[in-house]
Amino acid sequence: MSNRTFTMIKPDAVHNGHVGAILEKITTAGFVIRGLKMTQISQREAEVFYDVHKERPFFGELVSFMTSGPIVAAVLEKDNAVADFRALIGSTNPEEAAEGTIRKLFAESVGRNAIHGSDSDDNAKIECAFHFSAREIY
Ligand code: D4T
Repeated sequence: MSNRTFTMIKPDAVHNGHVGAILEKITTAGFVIRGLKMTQISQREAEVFYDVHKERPFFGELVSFMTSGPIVAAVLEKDNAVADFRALIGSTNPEEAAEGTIRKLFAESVGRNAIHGSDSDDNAKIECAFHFSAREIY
């Protein structure tokens, strides 16, 4: 069990003005922000980040959505960070997400679902390193 996870507030939630409210939910749930940046990812970066989905029918739409505007990336710390954060954000499809979860509150659809959370400790490490250099994590 690792105590770090990686998140991205996705372009829909940034565009809709939900960054402050989402960060508030995250810190209220006990996560400490160790790294934070607003950035826009390139097509190549999105393709690499979502490489696991490259054969899926929604891959093109996913890459075009993730590069459509700025995102807010963060490194978060808490005991049991990966599992607890997945619980906080809720199911991939906001219609199936539990009440009070970030996706239930802020996501528009399964494709425009407001936020990403790492799905394993290994991926959390890879994703933190993908977006942050060592000196950007405090
Ligand atoms: P991420 O990786 O963004 O945190 O999402 P999840 O871990 O909850 O879900 P995922 O990997 O299965 O999907 C990655 C990404 O693809 C979009 N998506 C997913 C989509 O546009 N249509 C779909 O049918 C699915 C399943 C949403 C998240």
